[in-house]
Amino acid sequence: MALLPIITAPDPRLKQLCAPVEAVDAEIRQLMDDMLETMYNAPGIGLAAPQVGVLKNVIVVDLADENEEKTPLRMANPELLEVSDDDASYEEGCLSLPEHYGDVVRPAKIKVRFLDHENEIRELDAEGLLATCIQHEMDHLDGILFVDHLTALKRNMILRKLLKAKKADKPLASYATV
Ligand code: K1U
Ligand code: ZN
Repeated sequence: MALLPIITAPDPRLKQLCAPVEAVDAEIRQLMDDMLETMYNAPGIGLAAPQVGVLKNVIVVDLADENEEKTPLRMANPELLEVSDDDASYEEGCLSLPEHYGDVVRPAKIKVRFLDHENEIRELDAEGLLATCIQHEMDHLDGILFVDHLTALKRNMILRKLLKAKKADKPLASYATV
């Protein structure tokens, strides 16, 4: 397995549409495992392939605490089958926007279909932080960041600060970034 550098905003690679994978083969399985290792190391609770420079529809999620047994979810081509009418608001963070947070409102419950690490089609019902995290990671696959759900004022303030830090070559994260 390998630790992959995480791309930080602003970066055009975080604004691209990702492509579906044809099948979860050995290469995609390796990508999923490297993404999980990178996510655990950061640490984070989710990661999407474009955050490590791979423009493919692949995400990983694990909400387990560090002293709990790991519960990794590896998903390729995730698609929302159902979203609830009721919403939930969470304060979101993002490994590509280190040190910035914002309240985002999303559907509280979802049903998602995806290909797992064995190329099997799975469906999962999620609510709470798991539903929020899956939607946050799926947004990345469409080039959408959590700041795109905030007001233009808040979004621009965060992106300006990140650009300034990048120009000053000032690392904001303890993990490897580009
Ligand atoms: O960059 C990412 O997409 C990962 C992001 C996922 C996320 C967090 C909160 C709400 C929605 C989606 C993170 O993991 S940020 C770090 C974080 O939330 C965390 C870090 C350590 C322990 C617990 C949480
Ligand atoms: Zn993110």
